[in-house]
Amino acid sequence: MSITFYYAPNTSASRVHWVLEELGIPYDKVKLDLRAGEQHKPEFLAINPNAKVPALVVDGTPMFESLAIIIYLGDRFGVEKGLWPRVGSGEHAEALAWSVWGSVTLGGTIFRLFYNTSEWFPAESRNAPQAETARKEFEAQLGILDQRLRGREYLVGDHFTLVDAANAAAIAWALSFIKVDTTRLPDLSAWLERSTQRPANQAVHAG
Ligand SMILES: N[C@@H](CCC(=O)N[C@@H](CS)C(=O)NCC(=O)O)C(=O)O
Repeated sequence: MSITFYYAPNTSASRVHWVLEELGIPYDKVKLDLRAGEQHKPEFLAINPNAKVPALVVDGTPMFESLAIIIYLGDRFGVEKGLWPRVGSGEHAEALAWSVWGSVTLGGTIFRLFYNTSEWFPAESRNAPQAETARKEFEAQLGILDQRLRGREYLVGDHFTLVDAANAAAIAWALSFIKVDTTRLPDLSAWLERSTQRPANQAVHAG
């Protein structure tokens, strides 16, 4: 089996990087310099025509979209490692619901925040009222997660799964550029700490 992972640090690729480290499967890494425009090179566009990281090539088959990659890795390698529920189980249904929610609903809000606040985008395309609306939605969605985590340690089942990695990576990234008082969200804060302190995530951020 051969797996090649295309990434840039502190991007949507970080959640996939964390998942690969949790699974402990062998893979090769290819780092792209986004500011230098390496994502637009023809050889990368052949893998991801969207010119974005992450991308994964498994035995010659290219994949893109971080959530698609995480679900694929979970189904194929995560079940036997206790990191992803078995297809067809109730927990698998919950894993899909919370992972897709984290990418589409919460992730959509996070990207709106990013587009409207980050210097990566031109000032004239940034909109302060939209940023404020997205910030309020982000706080409300963090509240939904805090509620979900009441009386439980992880989002699905009774132990850490890749669902936690997918969501915690996105939230930790968002909190690096949007300040939110998470002390009002004690169950979310404890879960975020518990999840992001895992050695696999620490290894991703170590270099
Ligand atoms: N929905 C995509 C988002 C991918 C994405 O937006 N990647 C950004 C980094 S966070 C990127 O590669 N941007 C490069 C560019 O737009 O030029 C996913 O989850 O994989």
